[in-house]
Amino acid sequence: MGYDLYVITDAGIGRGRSHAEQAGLAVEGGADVVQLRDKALAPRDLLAAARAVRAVTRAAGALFIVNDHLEVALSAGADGVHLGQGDLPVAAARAVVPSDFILGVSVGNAAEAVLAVESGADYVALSPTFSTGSKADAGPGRGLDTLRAVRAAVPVPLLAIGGIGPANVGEVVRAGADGVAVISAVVGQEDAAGAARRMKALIVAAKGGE
Ligand code: TZP
Ligand code: MG
Repeated sequence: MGYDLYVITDAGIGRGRSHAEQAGLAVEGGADVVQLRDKALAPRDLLAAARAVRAVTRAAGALFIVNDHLEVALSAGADGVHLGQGDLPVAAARAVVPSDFILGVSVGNAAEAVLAVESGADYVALSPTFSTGSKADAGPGRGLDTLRAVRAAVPVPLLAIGGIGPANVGEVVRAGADGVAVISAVVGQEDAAGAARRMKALIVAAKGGE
């Protein structure tokens, strides 16, 4: 299971579609991973959304990751959880999850990536790779040189997240990312399935047409 195209759902950017509808369009377009991300929902409502996204992703054979909430991820039967630098420490999560449960971690530089992997991260995401309007507190883009440094520092799958779309996905992959995580480039588009399909094709092409 690869991480080529990792699509994040968003209630605000997702054109009025539910998380499950966004997930459905993403996997229709070939997304390999769907992350449910909603900072506003109460845990029980997030769990209901997670169960719906789990059904859609399972039917498509896509991975399902829940942002922030380990308890929701476990309860919904998700494949993993995505943790930021201020969330549950990776080692604490690793200590209580099944061995095949995926822990993804946002990192801002190579040192954070090394620490995340030593603590049990299965993949890391350089956040934000470019500046983005989709996350208010994302801060400035870290850039491709930092992406290359993280690539050199850790052996686990590396995602780039933030400000990525059709125009720059190729250079991101050529700089060493195994995949890209996007919100607006897919779920923000009217034809979200078509947008996912085009992004996936660009990623595969940048990898040399695997
Ligand atoms: N984490 C770091 S940047 C970001 C998140 C959730 C937002 C990515 O959104 P977009 O629209 O793909 O820039
Ligand atoms: Mg978080």
